Amino acid sequence: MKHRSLLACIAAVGFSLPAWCEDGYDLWLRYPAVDSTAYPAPSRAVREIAGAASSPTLEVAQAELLRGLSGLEGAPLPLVQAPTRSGALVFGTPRSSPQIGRLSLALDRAGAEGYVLRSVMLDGNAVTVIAANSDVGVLYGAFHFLRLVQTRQPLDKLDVVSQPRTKIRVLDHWDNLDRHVERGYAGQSIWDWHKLPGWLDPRYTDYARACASIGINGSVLTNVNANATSLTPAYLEKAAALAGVFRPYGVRVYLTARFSAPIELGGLKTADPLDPAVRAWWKAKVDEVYRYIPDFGGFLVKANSEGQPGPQDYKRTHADGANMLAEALAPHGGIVMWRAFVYASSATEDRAKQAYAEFVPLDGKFADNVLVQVKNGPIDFQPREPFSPMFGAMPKTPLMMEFQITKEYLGFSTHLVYLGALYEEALGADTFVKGKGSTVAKVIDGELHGLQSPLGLTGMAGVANIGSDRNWSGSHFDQANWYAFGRLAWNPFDSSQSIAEDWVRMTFSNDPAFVKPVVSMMMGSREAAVDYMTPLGLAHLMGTGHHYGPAPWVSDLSRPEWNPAYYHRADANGIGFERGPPVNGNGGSNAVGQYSAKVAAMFGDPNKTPENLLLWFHHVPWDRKMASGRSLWDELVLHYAHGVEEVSRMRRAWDAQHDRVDAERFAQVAAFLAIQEQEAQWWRDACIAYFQSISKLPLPAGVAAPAHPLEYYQALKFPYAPGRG
Ligand code: BDP
Repeated sequence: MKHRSLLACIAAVGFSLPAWCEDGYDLWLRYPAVDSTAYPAPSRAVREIAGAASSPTLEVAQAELLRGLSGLEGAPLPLVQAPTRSGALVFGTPRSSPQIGRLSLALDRAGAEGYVLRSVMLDGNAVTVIAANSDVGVLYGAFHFLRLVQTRQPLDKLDVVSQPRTKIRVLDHWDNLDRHVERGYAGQSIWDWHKLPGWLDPRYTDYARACASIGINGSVLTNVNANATSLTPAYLEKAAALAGVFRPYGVRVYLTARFSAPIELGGLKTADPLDPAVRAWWKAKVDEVYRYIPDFGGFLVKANSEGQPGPQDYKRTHADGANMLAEALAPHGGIVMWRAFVYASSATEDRAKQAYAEFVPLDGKFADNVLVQVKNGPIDFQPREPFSPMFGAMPKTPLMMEFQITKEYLGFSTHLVYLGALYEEALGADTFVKGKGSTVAKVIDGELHGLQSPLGLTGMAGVANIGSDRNWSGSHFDQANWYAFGRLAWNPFDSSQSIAEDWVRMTFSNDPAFVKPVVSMMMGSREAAVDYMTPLGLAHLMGTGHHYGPAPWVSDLSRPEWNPAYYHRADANGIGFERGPPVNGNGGSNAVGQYSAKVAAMFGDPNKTPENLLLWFHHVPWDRKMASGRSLWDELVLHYAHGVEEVSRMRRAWDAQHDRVDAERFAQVAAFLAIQEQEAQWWRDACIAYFQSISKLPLPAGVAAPAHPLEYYQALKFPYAPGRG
């Protein structure tokens, strides 16, 4: 793993520094030897690893403990079947380990997938146990234990109990069968379909291992813009091969189902979900899938959205479509994740209202094994959106959170934007549907509505940022977004800052002089991006199709809601989308009416709407007085300028770490931050130039004018920007 870039490393660092360089492949699972002057060597706490590797999952748990602890120790630790001494690290379930079976660990607190880490006395020896009810729980516990060592936590007196608060924790890969990744900025798809099933790239194992290390238990292999070919025998065999690699790590395979597959593959005349022949086709297809993949997870479906086929093509509802697939999957224990990301091609209704309008009336109509997968905001993975009003509005339906990990609207992989902060903001938003504290996180984990689903289905999906790039995610810091997603899917109440801190310590260094400034840079990075792209509640100002860079002037695309001008609505009087109640002819779309009364009252009133969402909910005059005392126009311009300043600050903060990080990763991060600074400036300049052409107002004192006239920015073209759909 370390040899690939030896030449590059030698060139970059000379011969005086360590013999290898870090290329990011090891993610947060690097296990470099602990400097025992600063922290006791792991062998002080662990003298042997004790337990039976009696299943494939326990085998990988044992292997990980051995690899991790031996790496951190700088020397191999002994493996034994049963503990022989004080300092044993005993892992297993009550079935795999007689010692764990004998201890009273109150394992019921760990549930089906959780674990207990405890320092206990066993036959007169002081030992540490990693215990769980299931083998995969032991694996998760092993990763947690390693994290404690990696982040230099005390290991004596351990008493940790953890179990996931959601059941389905999946990555959605928007990967096509030709290896193009829609909205992918990290190379090609990691699934090499052509060479599967014959060649099992070791990367598949490392992928599953990384997923398991943060509790991810499912992988949707294929793009939501689905290709029915993935359901043909040749491709099922390939998917089955991947499932075989993932299985020991507790990662199940899911596929996207193209709704018209009965026509395309089955030769039927229709895909009407109520047609008996269509239902029979899906049943037979699902039975076939399970012959290839006995623990297949189920289907993710994008239907009647952006040109995808769906039940509405036959005047049926989303529930009709979802339930047909659910019925075929139910006997096998499979689930349907049915996406709520819909907006009609013909509707003139505010796009922000459409998903709610279509889905909320269907509450209670979905089969037990269906989850409705909802994007965090009502529109589309923007740098900042309010929470989707669907959260809290469908008490009888398990709603799954859908976050985007890949940064389609956040600068792709060259912008350092830590999404943990965005996820935490969305999960912490208060729906008020059952009074104060009715947070989105409580909707997601089922708590708010008392786990209405009889199957206890709850879940979180993240649109993956993973590709064939050596560093997996296209940039070193984008790995943190994969990491944070997994940790928050496990516990939606976790703090994004402490997750960032763990990640920094594991991925780079435990040196406090590194950890503190780098975590603080990460924590500020999302707000910086909001500021230089879409401050004060603006949204969707990105370039057409590829979404690279600013294009707020675009207003001539065939569908209204594809145009940035649809979202910002800037005119001579002011700017913003009026979504309050339609009073005094203000043309409000009343999207606020989809929220609970308390939230609607807040978002419906421009004086109560938080300023960071003001223009999302209201069209306000350029001279509106803001909390700072400045006019809206001045405030807007200053936010743009501030975004750039923040990126410059990030650059300086990183440059100061030069001696605390390996040369290879240092150099790439530094280069990417330089790109980000240039692009932040471009965003600022282009947006200020454009909005000024409408407001006709002077820039606030001391603010530099855009470097070029508006026409310059409008003329820029990027025909080969990556990741297009
Ligand atoms: C949009 C993306 C598009 C996806 C779509 C979706 O631009 O590529 O297909 O979301 O979520 O943000 O289905």
